[in-house]
Amino acid sequence: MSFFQKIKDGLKKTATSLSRGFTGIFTRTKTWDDDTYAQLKRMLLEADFGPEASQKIVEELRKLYELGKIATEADARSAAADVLTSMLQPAVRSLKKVENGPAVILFTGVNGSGKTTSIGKLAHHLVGQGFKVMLGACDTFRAAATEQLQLWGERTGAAVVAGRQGADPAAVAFDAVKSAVAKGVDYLLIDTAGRQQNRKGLMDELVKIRRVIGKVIPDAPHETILTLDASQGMNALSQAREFAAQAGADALILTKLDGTGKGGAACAVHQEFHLPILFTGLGEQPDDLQAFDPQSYSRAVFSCEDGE
Ligand SMILES: Nc1nc2c(ncn2[C@@H]2O[C@H](COP(=O)(O)OP(=O)(O)OP(=O)(O)O)[C@@H](O)[C@H]2O)c(=O)[nH]1
Ligand SMILES: [Mg+2]
Repeated sequence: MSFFQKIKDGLKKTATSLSRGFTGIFTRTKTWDDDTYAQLKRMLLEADFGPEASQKIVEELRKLYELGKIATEADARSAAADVLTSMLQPAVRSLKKVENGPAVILFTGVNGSGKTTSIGKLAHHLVGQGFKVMLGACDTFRAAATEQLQLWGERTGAAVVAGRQGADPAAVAFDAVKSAVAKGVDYLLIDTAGRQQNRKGLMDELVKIRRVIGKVIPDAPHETILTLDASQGMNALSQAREFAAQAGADALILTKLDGTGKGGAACAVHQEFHLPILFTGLGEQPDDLQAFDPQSYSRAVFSCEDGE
């Protein structure tokens, strides 16, 4: 399946409701007026584009309509996709690579947001590119968390460093970084807990993990990636704020874009955190992770043909 087809499939639910909205406007409305623009905005807000992006898209559609440049539904969808693409262009960046030593990538995020699964998929992606990958199982809070990561290790061929349930996560991180250095690993992906007995305990734990990693490699972690569940739409933002503020974040992975009607979240997320989106999660299988591409994303969400 092509790159574009895959994201298009994933975003089908969002794309269908937006497409239906545009069709409705073009069949019911002879001349666009304030009411039409309000309808457009409502439709975008419902897909969780967030207020800023929704406003920008509506303004641009209005401008083009008044210039006579929007005659058909396809014109409108394509214009909306163009605005979105340019808004999301600054959100593009690739994963950091470190010369001579492991790139240490720390994953944080609300429980269930997709940290462990994203690590598994990213390991698959990196192993496929010929990199040597190791996983650090620092979610020692739940026994099942380590098992889940070990399964991904088996699936992808990445080595896993783990501790016993209830072990100090920072101690596991320390061992993992030491081992990654000793074994000449290219990428060390570190999983963390999304939940603890209490919130403060969790944030303190993340800070401690960072500090301990930095003791082994001074400029590590090289990336702290916050995972966000796109199917939670705007809710994901408020939930993730504390993680970004307390544990720090350099970049985002937007998970569960498949099967959600809230596929506009990429935009809201980028506006909120001002962080690059490295990858999008489009399912639970090893191959279901894509580098974020604003044009494919925008054209898929507005049901346009592949823009290439
Ligand atoms: N459809 C879909 N499901 C996903 C995606 N990413 C993760 N999931 C599923 O979401 C659920 C939670 O994912 P995890 O990776 O376990 O989330 P987590 O952040 O590690 O959760 P905790 O360890 O509890 O903090 C699992 O059932 C995953 O299979 C995705 O991109 N698409
Ligand atoms: Mg997990």
